[in-house]
Amino acid sequence: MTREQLSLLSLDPAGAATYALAEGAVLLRGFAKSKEARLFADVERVAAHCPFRHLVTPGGFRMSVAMTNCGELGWVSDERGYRYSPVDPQTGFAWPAMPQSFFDLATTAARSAGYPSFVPDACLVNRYAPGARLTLHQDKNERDARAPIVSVSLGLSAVFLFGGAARSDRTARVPLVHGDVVVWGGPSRFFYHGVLALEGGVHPLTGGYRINLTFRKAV
Ligand code: MD3
Ligand code: FE
Repeated sequence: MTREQLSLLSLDPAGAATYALAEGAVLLRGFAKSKEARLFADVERVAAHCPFRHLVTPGGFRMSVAMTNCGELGWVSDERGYRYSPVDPQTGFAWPAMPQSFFDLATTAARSAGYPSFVPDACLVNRYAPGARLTLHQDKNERDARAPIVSVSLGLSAVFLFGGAARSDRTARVPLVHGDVVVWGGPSRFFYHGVLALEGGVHPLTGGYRINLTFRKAV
């Protein structure tokens, strides 16, 4: 990745680097690494209650990324549209509570990026198998535009694509690797973004997958 895309904000004595990816977007490289075992065990616990599934877009396309949720609200999509729901439409039950490990990581990351009062009420869990991708989109189903989104990457690396406020803005490519946490606030909160098709591989923690957690304040 080029120097123009990543500008170093700070480097702590342990070597943890913080970069500005865009206006208001802070990459905390490796921030989640020391918590990986607990986080992944909790992903599996969430998925045991509400299994990963391929949602259908309002346009009728099956998403290549498999998803589940935890927290008070979960993001869902079907032919009727996108929305946050307090129940899993597949099971009719409430989503599992947000694991403490998730909540602690998201709030600690948000605090270090300048959002001390971030309290997520929804966590979307995305699972990428080789070939899975996310086309360029904006996240705008959340009510509070001041709250950031915190994203956590585990397992296989992916190339993240981010543009600007308009779909036609030029996009930059940034590899997101195991343990990376990004806090998307300020203007970047509504920037177009996506993920290129995942390459194959094997990760010691997640096997053939990339897992991404996105923490949101939905209401
Ligand atoms: C920038 N997820 O779930 S994480 C999503 O890797 C989503 O699974 C991707 O985009 C993934 O909506 C990207 C990084 C991310 C998440 C939310 C954002 C970047 C964002 C919201 C606004 C701007
Ligand atoms: Fe998104």
